[in-house]
Amino acid sequence: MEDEHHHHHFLRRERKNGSQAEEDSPPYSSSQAELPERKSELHSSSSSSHEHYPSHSAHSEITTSMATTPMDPASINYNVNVQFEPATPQAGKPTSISFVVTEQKVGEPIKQFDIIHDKLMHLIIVNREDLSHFVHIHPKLDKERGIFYIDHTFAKAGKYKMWIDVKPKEGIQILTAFAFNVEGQPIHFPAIIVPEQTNVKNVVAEGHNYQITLNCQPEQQPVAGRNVKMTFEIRDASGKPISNLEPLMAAGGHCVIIDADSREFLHVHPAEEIAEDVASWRGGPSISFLANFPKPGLYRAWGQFQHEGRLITADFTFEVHKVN
Ligand SMILES: [Cu+2]
Repeated sequence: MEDEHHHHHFLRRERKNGSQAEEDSPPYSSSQAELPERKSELHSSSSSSHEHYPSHSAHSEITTSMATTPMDPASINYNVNVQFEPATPQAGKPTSISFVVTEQKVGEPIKQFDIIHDKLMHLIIVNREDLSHFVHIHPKLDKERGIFYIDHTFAKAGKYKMWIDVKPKEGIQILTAFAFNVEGQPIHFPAIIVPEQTNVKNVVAEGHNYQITLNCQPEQQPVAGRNVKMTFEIRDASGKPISNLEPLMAAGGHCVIIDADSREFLHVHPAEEIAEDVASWRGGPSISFLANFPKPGLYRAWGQFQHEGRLITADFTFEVHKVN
């Protein structure tokens, strides 16, 4: 019943929808545009080019225009339609979020997608005022209808932003952003984002304590526009290095980086891919990621790892400096 209801909503929306999503931040920088999607040596991709701020609409829409290069004549404007149920998410109550991807502004929902990082769709959500409340979840695809859906309960009311990472089969990868509000109680009062005073912190994952260190090379303080190797080191509560990390999303770990304005979004791959037999891979204590920050400023990175079935999420806030 629920799926049927969603289906009709989407069809109706597609017919009457003529509005263009806003494009309120610059397109890919030249250095990023030169990188072929997902296949680059740097294993990083970044986009925050397209955003849409809904008011009280139950139906919201984002248009993602991918970077075009001379090598890519078949540039497609994908459309990602996001729907909340209830229309405005309420703190403390489950919200059903669904997504439909179409080509251009019209057309049938795309039903076939390629797997990226072991999943068909990645959904990252943060509070867009202070980068708190990080959520990294994976909506499920209803293959019959071409609708991705997931339920999520927002603990607090506030201003949020989500990034959707998905790749239509034989198409190009879409990374698109969408801002929205959560209402109700309690209200989240944003904190001021400040750089970390230390590069070591304690993280509790499902009742277990870990010590996580983040080191950046070649400089501990990254410089915009330069390749940066970010290495997380995972130790147990007593400081003993952990060497039996388990694969997470078919990799040794996962890292997302967002800037303080929640405009720049970097989904970075581990520096070393797991070559074979992902399931039996065990690694650590160090997992490295390669990043290239598009501009100076404050950023927060969330490293995610798996140990004995527990998901460890460690975030670090740091300054990216200008080139001297
Ligand atoms: Cu994911």
